[in-house]
Amino acid sequence: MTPPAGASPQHVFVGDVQGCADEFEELLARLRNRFGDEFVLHSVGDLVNRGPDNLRVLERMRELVEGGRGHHVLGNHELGLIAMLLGLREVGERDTLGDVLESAEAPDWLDWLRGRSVVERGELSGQAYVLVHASVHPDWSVADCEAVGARVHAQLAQADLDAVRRFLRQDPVEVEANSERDLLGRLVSCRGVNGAAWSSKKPAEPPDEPWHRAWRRRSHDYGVVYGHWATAGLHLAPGLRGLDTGCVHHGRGHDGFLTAWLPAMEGAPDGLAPFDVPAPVLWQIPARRRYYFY
Ligand SMILES: [Mn+2]
Repeated sequence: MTPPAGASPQHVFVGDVQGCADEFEELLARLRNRFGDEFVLHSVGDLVNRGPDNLRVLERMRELVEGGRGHHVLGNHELGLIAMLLGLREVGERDTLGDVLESAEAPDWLDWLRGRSVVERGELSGQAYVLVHASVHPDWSVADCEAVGARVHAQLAQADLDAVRRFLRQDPVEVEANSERDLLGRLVSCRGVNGAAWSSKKPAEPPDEPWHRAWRRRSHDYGVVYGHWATAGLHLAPGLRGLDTGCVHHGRGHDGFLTAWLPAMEGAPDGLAPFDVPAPVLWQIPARRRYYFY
């Protein structure tokens, strides 16, 4: 069914795809079937790695972005791919990025990826939100998130590739807090916080805690849509939409899905706002097979 002309397009937020192109294309086919071209897809990042078909996923996403119907923020795995394309990092035994690295278009993919944002700000039914791969600082306002994203983006997107190499080569553990390299780590890798400190590790016990628990205590007026934390699974809480349900991790102790959130575009019929709970419309595409065995 195609909605009548003039209606708002359906915004769709998809969790970590990680090279699971079959499931991603199944989602896109279902969306086309339901909405025609009247949808806008937002990816939380980690489109690539661990799964089998990275290039095909990137191509689908890029078509949407170039058609004005796609938004994609960088995840840690895109950053890893950028580092490999820049010759800064070896391909690890669990990396499956050969299809991109060996492509004749690899330099073009490097430029495209460097041009993506790390934070995107948007609005749903009048409520501001940010799209980010892993986390935002619990104290940040929506304007802070946007400003930090712009600072980090400027480092990644600069024309001088040696300057980009110098930026990425900095040790994220050693760098000064709130430097662009530290902020990049928080945006694409963080899971736990302890006051102002952050870590990519799952928080052990208090005062270590999930970043979003500290964020929620501030009663922010904006929403956060994120991914990155497959072992925590789907996370729906007021203001929060954590969408990584580990499609690529299917069979490693749980059933994997690709999850998409389709918020009500004109306010839900029961008066709920987009980031209230319960409310979400979720589409889940089951993983077709087990992808890796570590
Ligand atoms: Mn990630």
